[in-house]
Amino acid sequence: MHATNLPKGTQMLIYQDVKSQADKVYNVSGRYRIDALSHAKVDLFVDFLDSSNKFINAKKVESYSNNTKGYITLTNSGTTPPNTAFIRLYAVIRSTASTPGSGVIHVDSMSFHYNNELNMISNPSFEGRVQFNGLAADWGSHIDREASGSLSVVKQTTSHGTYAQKITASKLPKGTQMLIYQDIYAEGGQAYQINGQFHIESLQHARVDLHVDYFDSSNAFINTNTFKSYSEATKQFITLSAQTTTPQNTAYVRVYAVIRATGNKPGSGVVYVDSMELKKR
Ligand SMILES: [Ca+2]
Repeated sequence: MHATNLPKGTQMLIYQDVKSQADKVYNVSGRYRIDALSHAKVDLFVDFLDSSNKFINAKKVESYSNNTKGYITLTNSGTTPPNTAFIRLYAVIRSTASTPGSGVIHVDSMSFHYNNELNMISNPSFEGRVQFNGLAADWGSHIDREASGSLSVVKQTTSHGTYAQKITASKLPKGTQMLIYQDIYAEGGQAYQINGQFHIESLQHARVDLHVDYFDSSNAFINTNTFKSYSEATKQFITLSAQTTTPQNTAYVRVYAVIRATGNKPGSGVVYVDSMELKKR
């Protein structure tokens, strides 16, 4: 969506109407890549409609006012009002000043579902579609240049649902790593709980990290991080957890599952990841 001239108080949007029940706790999320935003902000927005398509009320789910480097997940939860029959889910570019606003956003993976607990990660259980490189939708990946490995979404080894993400690091020279990650909008000064399910089939001269980094609104890395490590193969899925409180200037967090070389000999490992969670504490 490319908005070039949004006079004061105007907006450009896309939307979809989704059948919904009344009085239900819901989670809504979307993935946004935001470029060239000027005098404008981006909203993830929900309207509630009754069975005669009459407007009940509106809820701004989440806003973001900065350019991003890649996609970030915006998410929040609420309860549908009485008489709700449909929700209208929007991605909006909205002018914020008397100077006309503009911006370019890419929107992906808009979702609305019922869930009593808000997990802020999109496609957390790796059940969605698979990207060309074997990585589950809504996730990014990185492998250091000297290293080699592969990604696939597999059915045989899962802790929740039908699929899990398999990460195979076949050669990790000293100091290198292979990882998957997702960027998620987060508040500054907020306590979060991070959990992930990991089944480590094999591991040599390497360790597995559940890792969190913090970034500010200009996409700069804030020099602090939190992680939990595991250095042995496991017989089944185990839970790795970390608690963190975000620095005050946090705009988003990056949650990683990492295989990292730890010795002088090249490292390797095969790890299945499932049910990643980021929650407020
Ligand atoms: Ca799963």
